[in-house]
Amino acid sequence: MTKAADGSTFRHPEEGDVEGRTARPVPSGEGITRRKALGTVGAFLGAGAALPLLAACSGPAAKAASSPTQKVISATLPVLTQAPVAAKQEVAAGPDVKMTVLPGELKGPDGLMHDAFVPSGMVLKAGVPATVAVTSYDDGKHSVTCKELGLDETIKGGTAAASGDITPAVTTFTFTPKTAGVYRWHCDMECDSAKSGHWAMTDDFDKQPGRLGYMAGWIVVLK
Ligand SMILES: [Cu+2]
Repeated sequence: MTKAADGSTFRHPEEGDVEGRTARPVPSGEGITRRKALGTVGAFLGAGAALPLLAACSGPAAKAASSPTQKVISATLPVLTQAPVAAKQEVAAGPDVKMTVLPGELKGPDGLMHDAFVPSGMVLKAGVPATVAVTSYDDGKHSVTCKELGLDETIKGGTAAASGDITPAVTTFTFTPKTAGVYRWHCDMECDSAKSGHWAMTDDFDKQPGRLGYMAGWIVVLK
């Protein structure tokens, strides 16, 4: 294990035990040259842990040719420890949800193309206001309806030009789910093609309206 400046430890690929490699001291200059020689970034990034190392090699630390490689690695440790913490804070603050309505562009198990919300699910936090923005490329209306959550928002349609092109419309609403749980929303407007019998709106899981992944989805409310 490598000891970092702040006292924590981590395992560096050069220390062995990762991909079966054996520990071997590598002068910093040699390490850079060899990795460049790999040719593709993809090949180099095959080992996920190598990414911070790449940053280190292009930073000032790499220029200290006399420094042992392990010191260069230690300088990247804050990146490794801070990234997960930042992601956690984002969730706790309450996510903004973005959805897109695609008209007749998602193929169903019946082989026909259907209207759909993509993505159709959202994860929220109880008691935390959530702003949802829905961009619709359909010229018809839809809705995001969930009686249990007191949610019934109309999603306005885009504007169709004579050419048939749609200028999308964005509907934004904010609501606060009160109680944790798994809820199901559906679109309450008549939509999807008549040819398919409005399939995307008809009964799906547990005999509830709307097809999951098309005109229905889950709303997961965390504690
Ligand atoms: Cu709909």
